[in-house]
Amino acid sequence: MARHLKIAAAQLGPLHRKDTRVDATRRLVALLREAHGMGAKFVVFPELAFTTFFPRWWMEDQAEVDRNYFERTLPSADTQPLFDAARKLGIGFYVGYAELTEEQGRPRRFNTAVLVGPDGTLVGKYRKVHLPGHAEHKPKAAFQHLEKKYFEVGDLGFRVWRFMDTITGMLICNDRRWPEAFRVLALQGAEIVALGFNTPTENLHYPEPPALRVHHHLIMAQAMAFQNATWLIETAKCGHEDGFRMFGHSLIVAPSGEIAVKSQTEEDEVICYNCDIDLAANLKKTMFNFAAHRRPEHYKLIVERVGAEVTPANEPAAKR
Ligand code: ING
Repeated sequence: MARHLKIAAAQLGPLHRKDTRVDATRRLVALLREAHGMGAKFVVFPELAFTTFFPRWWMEDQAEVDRNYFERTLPSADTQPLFDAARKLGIGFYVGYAELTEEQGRPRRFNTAVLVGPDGTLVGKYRKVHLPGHAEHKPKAAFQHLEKKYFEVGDLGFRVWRFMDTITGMLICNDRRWPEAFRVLALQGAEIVALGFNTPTENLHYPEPPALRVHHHLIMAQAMAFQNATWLIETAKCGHEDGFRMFGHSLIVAPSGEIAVKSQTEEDEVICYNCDIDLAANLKKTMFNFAAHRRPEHYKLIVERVGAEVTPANEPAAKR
């Protein structure tokens, strides 16, 4: 009997600035209960699931930002009910939050996600590596995207954990636009990748048809799951937060690259699928047998070069 794990994406509708962590936690617990009712054993919540997507705002009072949007401990009194409910129901979960901690004698701030086992123990932590947007104020822009201002680049790398009889890895939002991130997880044997996201419907830099942004989201998810032969659960926080729209389209993608189930709304919504974890075994032995087919000796530029540089083979200075 192939290994199965019933997994749910617990999508969260808008959290406004006026919403508190207690409001958010109450809704997350309701989603957890609904997922439990569907038989889910592993629930993936969104990125920054306890507050509004605050990087859309330019704020200069760091103490106020820390108080309103960062977690000094997880769980805290406000978020404890989520951890209690999950342990009582025997459900493992992924949840994203803004982490404030003291390391090397100074405050550190990360866009973080944790993996919590069905017994309530902290299994793993991931700090977002690919921070999109900008660090300086763009007063003329319709909204800000200040992840480079509020967070440091994650320093824990891309890791996987033995989790509920599977090998599970974590990513966050913009990571899904960088194939290297998934490949590093797959090279460590990832069978499941959990990813929470908050993706604005509007493009900050130039007019872009909103449908195109969703198209990108859908093709990336299917390609990454297939090319790395992993199950991929992507969970949105979405809807209009203080008027600023983010799209939903939470989804569970099979290692075949097929979307198994997708959300229909931009509100609190649970989708669930009974994932055959061994479905990928054949793919990993044949088409995506990394050991048999990959040729890292030709991939050096991927690690050595950051930005693109034009270096044609038919020009004297060309560097291979
Ligand atoms: N959000 C967006 C994302 O990567 C973005 C930011 C959207 C960057 C579209 C570039 C293009 O989905 C987060 N939180 O990363």
